[in-house]
Amino acid sequence: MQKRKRIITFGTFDLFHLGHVRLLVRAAQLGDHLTVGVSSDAFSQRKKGRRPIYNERERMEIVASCKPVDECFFEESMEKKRDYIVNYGADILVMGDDWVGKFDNFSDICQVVYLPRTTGVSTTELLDGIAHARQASA
Ligand code: C2G
Repeated sequence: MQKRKRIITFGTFDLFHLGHVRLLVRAAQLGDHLTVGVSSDAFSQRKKGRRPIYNERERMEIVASCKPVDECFFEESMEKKRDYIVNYGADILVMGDDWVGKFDNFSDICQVVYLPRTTGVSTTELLDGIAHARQASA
């Protein structure tokens, strides 16, 4: 019998949008089991220099409810990434191509795949759009 292929991916998934959905759907299609590391609030703050709009419990609940996702955990730091990959038994690490090259150092323990980002949508653009809409209606 062929071994089940386990996929792992990581992200903040704040103001969950189509870019996130499409990343998760395509990641899941590469194997049989998808694990998602959702950035903790403290890690997000360090990574992006601001607190996410949705807190970590809300972001985790949203990601965990997605059909392609089998299990989730909180990602607490970049430094723990190697341990996460090993502990969750991942065969493939998947990230969007904004991270291209950044995780090649894990190719000694798993396959590393960068998928093209969905164009025209991002949490930052959503935040800008909301700010503009509020200004326009003020
Ligand atoms: N993504 C995408 N298309 C978009 C926006 C995001 O494919 N339009 C992908 C990103 O490339 C990433 C995933 O969706 O693979 C999650 O994106 P973010 O929430 O922005 O995650 P990020 O803060 O980049 O966290 O350890 C690495 C990090 O935790 C990644």
